[in-house]
Amino acid sequence: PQTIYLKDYRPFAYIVDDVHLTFKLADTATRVISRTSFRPNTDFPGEFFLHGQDIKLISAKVDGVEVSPKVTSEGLTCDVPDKPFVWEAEVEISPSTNTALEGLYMSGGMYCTQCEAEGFRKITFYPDRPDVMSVFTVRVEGDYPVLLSNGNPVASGNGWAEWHDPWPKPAYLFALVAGNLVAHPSSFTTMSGKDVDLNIYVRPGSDEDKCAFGMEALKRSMKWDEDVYGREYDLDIFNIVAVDDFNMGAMENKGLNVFNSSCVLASPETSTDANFERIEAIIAHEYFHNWTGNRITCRDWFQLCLKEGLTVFRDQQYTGDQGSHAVKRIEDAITLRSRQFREDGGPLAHPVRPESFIEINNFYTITVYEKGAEIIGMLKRLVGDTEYYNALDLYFKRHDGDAATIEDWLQVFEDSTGRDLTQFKRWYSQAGTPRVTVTDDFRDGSYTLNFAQETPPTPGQDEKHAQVIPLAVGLLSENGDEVVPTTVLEMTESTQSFTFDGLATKPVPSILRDFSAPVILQRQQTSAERAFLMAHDTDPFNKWDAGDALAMDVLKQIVTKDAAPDAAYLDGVAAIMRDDSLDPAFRSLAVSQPSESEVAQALHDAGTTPDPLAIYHASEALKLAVAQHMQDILPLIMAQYTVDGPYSPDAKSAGKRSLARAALGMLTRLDGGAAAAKTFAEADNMTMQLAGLAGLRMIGKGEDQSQAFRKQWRDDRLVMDKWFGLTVSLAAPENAAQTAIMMTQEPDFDMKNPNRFRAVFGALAGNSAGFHDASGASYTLLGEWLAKLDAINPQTTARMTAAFETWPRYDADRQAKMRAALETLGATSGLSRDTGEMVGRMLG
Ligand code: B3K
Ligand code: ZN
Repeated sequence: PQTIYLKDYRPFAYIVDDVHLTFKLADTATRVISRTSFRPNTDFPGEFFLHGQDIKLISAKVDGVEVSPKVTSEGLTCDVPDKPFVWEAEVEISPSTNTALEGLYMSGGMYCTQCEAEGFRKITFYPDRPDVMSVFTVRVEGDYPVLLSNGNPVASGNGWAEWHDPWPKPAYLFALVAGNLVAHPSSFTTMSGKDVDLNIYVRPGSDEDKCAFGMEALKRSMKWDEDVYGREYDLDIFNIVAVDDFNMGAMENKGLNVFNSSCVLASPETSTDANFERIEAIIAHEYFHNWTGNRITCRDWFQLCLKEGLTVFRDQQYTGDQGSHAVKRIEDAITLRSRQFREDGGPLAHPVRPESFIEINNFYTITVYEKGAEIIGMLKRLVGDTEYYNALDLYFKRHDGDAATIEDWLQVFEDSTGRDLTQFKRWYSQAGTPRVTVTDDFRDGSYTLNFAQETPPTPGQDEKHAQVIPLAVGLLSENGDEVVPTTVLEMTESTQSFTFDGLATKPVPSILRDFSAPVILQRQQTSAERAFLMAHDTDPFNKWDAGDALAMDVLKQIVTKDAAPDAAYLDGVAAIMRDDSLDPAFRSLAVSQPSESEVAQALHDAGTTPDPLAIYHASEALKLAVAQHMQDILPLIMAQYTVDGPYSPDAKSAGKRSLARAALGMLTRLDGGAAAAKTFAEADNMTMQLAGLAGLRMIGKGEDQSQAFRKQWRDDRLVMDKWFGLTVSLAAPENAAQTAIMMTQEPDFDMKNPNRFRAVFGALAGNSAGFHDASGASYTLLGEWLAKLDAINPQTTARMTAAFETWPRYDADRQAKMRAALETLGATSGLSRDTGEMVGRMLG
């Protein structure tokens, strides 16, 4: 397979003025008729090449005259005149056999599309690249009550509908949906007074009652983008469709967002608090793409972070505004540190803007998305809020309608703030997580912080250069008063010192407040110092982080020295648990522990080979010790934070439930499951029902409840995904593989449905001790199922291979077994380009 390089970018040799598409829908033989106006791009003359894959060309014409293009497996070339001309083609495709879920496919009886990144070429011959933008007019013919495409509806009749999208767009934003669907309608009046029709489309039946929350979230997002970024919606209609079979969360097609059902449908009985929060964030994210992604798109796929990093940053801001910024920042940091740092430290590490790829779908990663968002956050911190929003105004003004680059983005900031961002740009090109080491010094009232930064080598990048690191720092006095409020130190050198004068006594530093940069902070700190910050830091992120670091120390001590849990930690968490003045959501995060995978990473970073089973036992031991240490208050907290009255998913109620659930988890380790069984039996919402069930499963009980749950929810596929997932993720380590096998034998296991496949095998990979069971059974099992899935759905398969990316962390035996599973997968005949690339990168 061919590797594509950023340095080879060249504009397309033709410009597309408009495109007309007609779809005659039929399950195995849909006809797509296209009429496209091209004119030569005189600045960049070249071959007339149209992408096309797995499509049958029926006929083609240039200016009305039949032609015979040269067709290959990637597309076609054709002789065309050296002046504007009209290209016409009729092709045939088979949506019902399209199990890759890319292009036009069928899900639960409806037609839908997924074109990003390069799926449009499976629909018709076209320059399927994001820098070719055009105005689309679409006619859909099919015997369905609902026929949708992008833009505004033009006309419709029995069995047909026409749509026109006035905004030029790249093909990856094209969408079509057809089916027997029902709308949950509403409307929104924009800031300039235009009325927009809003719809969430679902299949008739129980889903109809699960649209209300998503609709309100959409309206909140539309309003927020007006209030905070001054961005107004630009069509008469905005449609969302829920689809059961979907490779990812959702897709921002212009005016017609397509969602994985799990990311839009919600009800108190069937969705957890975490589901509600995620649904709201994804609806916001896709909506925000209308400006950051659609109105301004990417020149080429290497610039993916231009739209994704910025849009994630915007959805994070939005979620913070809906609830608590501190809590959201902690949640985002947990995600970044547990998953992005892991990617950045392993064989799949790549820059936020990669420089080459074989299959672009493999680069929709946590690095591009979440580290991409961190870069925006650092930029905002460095230039300040006012300058940030000024720069964004200029970005929208200057680049509206463009297919832009990271250079364009940074230029906007340079022009509007006068800053030189040459060094800052390294965040986009350099992979790996910088380590920042700190020492300090106090003399004659002057306090100095000495920093050193170093980024370890990553694949293809042996040498690293110093990056610009915003370090938000505050200083506390011994009694916990803040003597120097948060100040952003701008580190640009490999080693750099900053001095604070006029201090009476040596202060306690609080460094990297609000997680001001995606780096690993390394410093010598006693448990007493950590406990002090846990108790006194005025920065909520660092207050949480001090506890997290302390818990990590304790876990490492238990694993490596079989030490007893440190009293400073136990007293510290108990104090937070008891402190009613703190936000319950914050408290529940503060009493949680680093994940087993994070502990493994930390041990590996410190030069110790992690033993997953020992980490599992240490983690269980610490949870038990914490529970015992505060056993007197657990029932009280559960009672105090039980939310009465009808369920509401708002951040405040969810925060209370989250603290009650944390207390329940602890209590379950002490009472043999009595409280969990009671919670399960009495719950009137999924959050608490699942918390009860999870508690029981965690201590190896709850078989009856599990069966009752299954029976109660057997007709609800989204709840059943939770059941599949929970069963595997809470299986005892030695039973994990066997449990996953049993799940695949359940009658409602369907490997073609990505949600169901992920529920089982994502959970297996996430059951750290179970996945890394010394027998290697889970490695083999996952490898075998991925080989089977690859023939059906390469994209989902390739994504899930990342479960193996941690192989270099482990002992020789596990390494050999993980590599063997990858090698067997890699040797599968007919392996997709997607999976082949991932396996190749992991094996090095
Ligand atoms: N842009 C899509 C992701 C497309 C993934 C293609 N493999 C959803 C999003 O980021 O909003
Ligand atoms: Zn996105």
